[in-house]
Amino acid sequence: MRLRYALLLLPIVGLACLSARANAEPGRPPNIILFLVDDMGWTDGGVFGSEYYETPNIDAFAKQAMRFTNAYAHPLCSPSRASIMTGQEESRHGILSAHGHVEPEPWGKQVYQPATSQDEYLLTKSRTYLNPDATTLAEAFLGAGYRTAHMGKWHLGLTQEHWPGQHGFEFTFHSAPDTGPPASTYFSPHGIHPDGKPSGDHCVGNIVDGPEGEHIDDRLGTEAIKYITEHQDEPFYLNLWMYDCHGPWEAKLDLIQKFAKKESKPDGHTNPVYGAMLKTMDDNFGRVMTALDQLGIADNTIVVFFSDNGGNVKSMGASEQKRKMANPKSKTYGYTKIYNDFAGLQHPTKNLGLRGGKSDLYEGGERVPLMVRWPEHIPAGSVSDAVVNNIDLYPTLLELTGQPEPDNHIIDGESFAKVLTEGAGGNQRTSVTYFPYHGGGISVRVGDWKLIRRYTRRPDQYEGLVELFNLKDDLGESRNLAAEMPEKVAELGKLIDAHFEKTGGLPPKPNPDFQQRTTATTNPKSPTSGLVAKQCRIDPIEGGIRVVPQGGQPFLGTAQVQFEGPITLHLQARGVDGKSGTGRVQWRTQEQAEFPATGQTVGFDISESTTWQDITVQVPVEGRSALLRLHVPASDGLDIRSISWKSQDEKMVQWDFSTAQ
Ligand SMILES: [Ca+2]
Repeated sequence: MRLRYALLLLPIVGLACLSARANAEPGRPPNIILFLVDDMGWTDGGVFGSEYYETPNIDAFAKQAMRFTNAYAHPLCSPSRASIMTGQEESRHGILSAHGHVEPEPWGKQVYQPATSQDEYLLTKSRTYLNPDATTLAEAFLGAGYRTAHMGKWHLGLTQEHWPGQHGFEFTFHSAPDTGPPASTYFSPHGIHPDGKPSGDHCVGNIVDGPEGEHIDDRLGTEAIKYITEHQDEPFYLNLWMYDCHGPWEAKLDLIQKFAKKESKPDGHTNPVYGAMLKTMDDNFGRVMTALDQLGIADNTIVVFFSDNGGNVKSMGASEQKRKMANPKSKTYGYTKIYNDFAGLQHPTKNLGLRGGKSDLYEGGERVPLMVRWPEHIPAGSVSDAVVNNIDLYPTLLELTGQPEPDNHIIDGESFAKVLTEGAGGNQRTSVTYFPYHGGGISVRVGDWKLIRRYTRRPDQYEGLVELFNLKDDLGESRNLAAEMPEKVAELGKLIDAHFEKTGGLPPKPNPDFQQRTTATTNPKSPTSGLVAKQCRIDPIEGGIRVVPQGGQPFLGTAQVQFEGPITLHLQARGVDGKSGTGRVQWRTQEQAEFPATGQTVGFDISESTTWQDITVQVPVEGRSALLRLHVPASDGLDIRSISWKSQDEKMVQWDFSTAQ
């Protein structure tokens, strides 16, 4: 249950306004700026503990604000942003993955996504845009007489009917698709089209190019200052959602060079490109705060500084850099070359002290920086260890500004206004994060305890399907206590079950068609170990590998499958770009000195589709196999998620690339 403090707070609002300048007449509610950084990890800044990154404006702000050390977001962009805008749990709004740029489908009840026989659980399908009927935070403030604006990354719907202008924002400055900066570059020109259907090749929005080389976050700072100057005499709510620090990993060269000269400790932050990205974000945060001071409205403006998910500790590994630099004429070559020159093969950042990062249910993925400033109401320079979640911002901002909660809109978040204004601490709220894909699951934190329930087995990454951690003793989540403390597992597990019931979410369920893997020889350190690529190369892609032809008869060969025939091949694959095609399996037995010139092949078809297909091939080997070749379509190659060779007596040799980076 949420308590309302609106009546209690109104007199305080009045007092504050008397001390502000003439623009803020008594009783006028405070302005709101919701400054959201993309992918900022919990130690990404001086005040958050970095000895390398430079964030002087954020550090100065911390001295005037309340800083939270237990603030949670979803590990990916779109779900987090949807939770902020609606105050609802992910399992209620249904945006469970970073799908805010995916082709929208008609709204309906939550469903399961397509599964294969290798999937142990059926997983809830993620929605791709905000519920059109939700009352967003912007609509709540618009209804209360506020002027409203959204600037920067939205990532909550690809097409125009799902843009911020349709969700209560009177003024917008953005483009789509928007996983990252406009048209995937931080620097002007972006070439955004004013209309048409948004796609990767045709970005649509109202971002008009500035001078060549203008950094988009500098532009956001300029647009924000313009907006608050124009609206200084009326209450405004501004979403200032920065593009940094998300890929593409490009930044101002002079800043990169500056950081490259800086000393760093190997066990601390060391990435000059990321340092430069953070610095540009910090510069613009500082510009906007200075503008508030100069306009004399800082005292009457609530500023929230927040990140949408944990720091990225996975991107820009060797294979990704190789792929991005494969073609010197490609758009990715230039910035990757600079990244490699200055940052080498390191990942973007480190969430020092925490396990994992963006896209993980470990703390590194979901624990993020949060600060709130409201002079004379929130103790300056204070630190709170209260557990707060991104869904709490919605009711908190309404309560602080004395606005009622909207009718016909369910709010799952709990207001932490009292923590802010009265310094109340020790908030023991139950914080839940639901992200079922890519080896995720659902996590629940209560007090010092955290349970993660998984739906996919990833023995190279975590043990079993349940993990229990005591965050007080083990912030780095290194000791899974699930086996020793079954009662605690059951206690927190009940909260997860109750969570789905409360929110009306669709919980994952066991897949009736699941086929148990009997043996697995996949080497987790090198997922392609044991495979030989001939006349082709193997590139990693999300959730699999791409076999790229480089000659007449491309195939993946192996000597690791030595079974008495016949043998069954189970392949999870799809054509590159969804194209149809044919492949074939060829074999040589232990009695044969070489592959026969003809015969001993069996073909299979790949349907035209962009989704993974379950393909089964009966391979009529007579005798014991010595070498097997999996031929891929010679013109286009093949995307592969897993390869399983099975004998009649259920022996299996398998390669699973679904977790490969
Ligand atoms: Ca993000």
